[in-house]
Amino acid sequence: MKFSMCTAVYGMHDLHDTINRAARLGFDAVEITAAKHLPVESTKEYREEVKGWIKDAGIKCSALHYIFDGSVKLATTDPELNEKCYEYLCKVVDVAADVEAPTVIIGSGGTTRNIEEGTDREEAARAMADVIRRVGDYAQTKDVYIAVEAINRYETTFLNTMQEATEFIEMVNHPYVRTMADTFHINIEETDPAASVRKYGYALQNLHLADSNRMAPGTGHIDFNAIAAALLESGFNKYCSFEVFGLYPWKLWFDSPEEADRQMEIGIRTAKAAFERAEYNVSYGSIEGKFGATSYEGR
Ligand code: LER
Ligand code: MN
Repeated sequence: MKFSMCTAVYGMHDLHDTINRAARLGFDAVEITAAKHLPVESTKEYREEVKGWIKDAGIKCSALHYIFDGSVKLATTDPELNEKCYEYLCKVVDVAADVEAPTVIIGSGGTTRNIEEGTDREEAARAMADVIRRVGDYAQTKDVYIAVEAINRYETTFLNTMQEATEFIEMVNHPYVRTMADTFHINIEETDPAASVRKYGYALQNLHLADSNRMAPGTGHIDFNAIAAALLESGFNKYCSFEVFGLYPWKLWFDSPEEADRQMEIGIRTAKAAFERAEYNVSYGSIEGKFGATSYEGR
C-alpha cells in the first residue's frame, strides 16, 4: 500500500520543510492542502518550485485536498453558481496537473456542498453531477482523477455514506470521476465500516486515514486491521493518506512540527502493521489462526 500525508498536518509550517519531514518519516507522497498551501491563485513559478521540492525529497504528490475557499457552491440548481463552480474546479485541476498530482479530492464540508432549504435534493444532485461530469471531461485531458468524498452528517447535508458517494458517481458516469472515503467519517456514518469498504472499495480513488478522534491511526478506537483487510479484498491499491487534525476545533493543527512528527510516527507504524498483517493473511492464511490473537500484555 502507498502512504501519503496531508500537508495540513503541519498547519502553516514551512511547506518545503513539511515535505522533507514526510519523506523522512517514510511516506511515499504528500497530499497538498490546496486552499492553504497551493490555492488556485498560486503562480506557475511557485507550483514548479513546490513540484521541485517534492521531487528532490524523493516522493510524489498523491492528490490535492481541501480545495475550496468558500467562494463556490457545489449542490445548487442556480446555473450561474454551477458555471462558477465548474470554472473553479477546472482551475484546481490545472494546479493538480502542474504539480503532477493524479487526483483532486472533492471533500467540502459546510456551505460548499450543503443543500439549502427549499432546494429540491434530486435537482441539486443532478446539477452537481452535471458540473462534475464536465469537470471530469476537462480532468481527463490532463489525466487527473476527481474523487468525491463521503463526509459525515455534522459537516455536510449531502453524500454522507460510501453508498451515497458511490451512487452519486454512478450518476455522474465518467471514467475520471471516482469516490473517496475517510476512516474518520466512515467510523461515524457506516454501520460496519469494514463491510462498506469491502462493498464500495471498487469505486475508491483514494482513502483518508485518521482515527476516531481525528488524530493519527493508533490513537483512537478504529479497527485498522479490519479496514486494511477490507481494502485489500476490494482490490484497492492506491494512496492511503493521513488527514489528521488536532483534537480541538480551536487547535486545528498541532502546536509544533515535532508534535506532528510524533503523531505521524504513531500513525505510519499502526497503518503499516495493519496492512502487513492483512497482506500476510491474504498470502498465508490468518496470522491469528497460527499464533493466536496478538497480545500486548507485558509491553
Ligand atoms: C473534511 O472533513 C474532509 O475529510 C476533507 O477531506 C476535506 O477536504
Ligand atoms: Mn477527508
